[in-house]
Amino acid sequence: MEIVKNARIYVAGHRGLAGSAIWRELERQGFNNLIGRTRSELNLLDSVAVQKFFTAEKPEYVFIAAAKVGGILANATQPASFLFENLQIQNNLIHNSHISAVKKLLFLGSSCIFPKLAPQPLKEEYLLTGPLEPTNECYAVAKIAGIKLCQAYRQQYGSDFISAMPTNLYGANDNYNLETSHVLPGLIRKFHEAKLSGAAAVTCWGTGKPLREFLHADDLARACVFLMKNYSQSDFINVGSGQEVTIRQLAELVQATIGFPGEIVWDTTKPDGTPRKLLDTSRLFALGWKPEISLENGIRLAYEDFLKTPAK
Ligand code: GFB
Repeated sequence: MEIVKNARIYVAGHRGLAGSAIWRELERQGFNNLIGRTRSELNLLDSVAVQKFFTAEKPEYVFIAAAKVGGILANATQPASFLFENLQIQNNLIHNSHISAVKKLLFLGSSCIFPKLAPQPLKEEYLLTGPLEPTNECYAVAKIAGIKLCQAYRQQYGSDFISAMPTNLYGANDNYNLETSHVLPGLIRKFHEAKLSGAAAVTCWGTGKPLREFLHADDLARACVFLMKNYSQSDFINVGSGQEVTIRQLAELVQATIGFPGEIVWDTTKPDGTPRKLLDTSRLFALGWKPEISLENGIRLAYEDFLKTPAK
């Protein structure tokens, strides 16, 4: 599908990790009619405000990168907020995209939608074949509802709504708050601050044994724009990198990048979460897309971004 350069493209969540990368990628490709609203300009929890926005702006293409997101601790301690806010945000955006006859919509989910103990790598068809990981069950249930909503609008109304499931993301505009962040930005901040203060050790959470796959947000953005142009099916599609490491290996990579000379200690009172989460990305690779940023290079880029980010 060819998308004209002056198409009205709305990126929901354009200031966040995924949304800002999608925005930059669209600009890089020459799209010149992008629409974005900050949280203070448009409250996505407010269905009347979202309806008015769609009526006024009439977007033709919609990327849903807006969501309440967080790392393992935020997910485990705020389940109601993760379930309620994500359902509300995606319901408002998907339903109003239908009402205002958006040409195409891409909904972003998460690899935590898969059963905790599903076979690895995770194929798309493993959805709803077993119990979810408890630390992020509410977030996962909301994301599964979003996939189903896109499929249901396609089935009932013929809407061209697709869904993509990214693996663990990192990159520019990440959240570096130690309580609510994902592991990679959390470790960047911890090792950086420990280096500056001359601390003897950095404390990481859990056992360090879980395996995680990491994808740079700029790679995700390329995949999202690629899918918007080239994919129009009901089945959601995984977006992974194949770059899988243990959390211990990740900590050592971040430590080496930042140059922290001290030790790493493990706080096993903190949860490990799911033991392994590696996506099978063969469906997307078969369409002709490949990631470009290695984990080592990506961590270096992310650290550069962190150094430019004002402390919060
Ligand atoms: O990235 P993360 O918070 O979430 O944690 P999940 C991944 C692993 O890193 C866990 C460990 O085993 C953590 O215990 N870890 C070690 C740390 N040190 C730290 C630290 O300083 N901060 C953090 N945050 N973790 C999330 C889900 O799961 O994955 C979300 O909660 C979402 O729903 C996201 O799906 C992609 O990878 O376990």
